[in-house]
Amino acid sequence: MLPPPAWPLLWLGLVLGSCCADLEAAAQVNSSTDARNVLLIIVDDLRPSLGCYGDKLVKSPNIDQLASHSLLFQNAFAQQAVCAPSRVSFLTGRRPDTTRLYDFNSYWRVHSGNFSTLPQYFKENGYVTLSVGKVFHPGISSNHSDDSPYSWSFPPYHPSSEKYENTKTCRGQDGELHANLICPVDMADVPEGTLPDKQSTEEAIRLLEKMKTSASPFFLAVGYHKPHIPFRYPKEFQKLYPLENITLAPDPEVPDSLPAVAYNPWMDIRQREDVQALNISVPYGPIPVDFQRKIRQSYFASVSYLDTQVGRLLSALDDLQLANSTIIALTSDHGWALGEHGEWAKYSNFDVTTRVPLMFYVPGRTTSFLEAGEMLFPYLDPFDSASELMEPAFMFSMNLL
Ligand SMILES: [Ca+2]
Repeated sequence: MLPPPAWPLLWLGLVLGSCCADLEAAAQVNSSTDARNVLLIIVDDLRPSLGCYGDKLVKSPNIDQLASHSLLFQNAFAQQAVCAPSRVSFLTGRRPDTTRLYDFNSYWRVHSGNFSTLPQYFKENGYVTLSVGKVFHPGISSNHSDDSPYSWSFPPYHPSSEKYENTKTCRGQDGELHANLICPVDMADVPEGTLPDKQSTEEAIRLLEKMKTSASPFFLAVGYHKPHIPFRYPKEFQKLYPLENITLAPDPEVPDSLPAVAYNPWMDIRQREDVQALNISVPYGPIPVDFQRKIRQSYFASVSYLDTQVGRLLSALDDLQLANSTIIALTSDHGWALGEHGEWAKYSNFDVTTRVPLMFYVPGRTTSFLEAGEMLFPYLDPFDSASELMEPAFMFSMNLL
């Protein structure tokens, strides 16, 4: 059967569940250690501005490398371009119409139905399930507990430096600290000397090391925060994107006939000190052209920073000799408009905010098994000009079911 034209993220559970269903059957015949592990990487607000999706500007060599060994979906869409409803939707395999969550303000088990989650399914089938960073949206929409204990075998991990994300940690030209939208930082200058995604990678690697010798298979979900606003990232990543190379969105104007209901006035970026200082009119703006370039530059720099975290995580998987026994899925909860239609936000229903990257690496299926000592995911440095776009090996060419 031909695939449908668009692959909603609800497919995530179907693919992961079905891959592992055969494996569970195999595990019953053999031993539980034959069941494959699952590493689910969820990135916050990442649209497919990646080399593997044909973006010529963005440097994402590690995600491209993963894509080159994966089944890569070109038309995957979130159910809604808002964190909590999208995550609850794909983690329960149900549409927002069923979970009754379109915002951040209710917990599905209380408000709509006691629906199982994807990690819960693995947990109830003999897996150790682990959560690092932002997997469920925090707060009431996951019962202030990331849906523990239903979904997770151990209390979820959250990086300690996350609490500084919205505080005044961005060094301005005046030498003072501000709560800016655009926030390249000197790692030596930030509180605790680290950033949340770096801490999440370190914790995820620590868990992989621990699980390597476990008798049970694992389901490890790692939720990265960037490129969600504020664009707070190590400043060297800005150098990957000289401003003179940054173009504006191809369609930067608010369409004349756009119904008001289809437009979101990007209030969450207007609250940042650097954006406030621009005195932009509400609701349509526009943002000054030079600042538009700076937003796009810092979104792309945040993506490259995120890519290095994915690279370190996958490289550790190789080092621990887990790449032959671990399925990897990478996706995002929704995209973000980088000036298209005059928008600088998620929240709308334009493709730039609903389309997401989605890829599945299944050892022995999307690639052959590795020989001893062979590396599938050696870390690739985005600053190294030799890191080139790798063509995905499998595009709609495999039936994983
Ligand atoms: Ca999000």
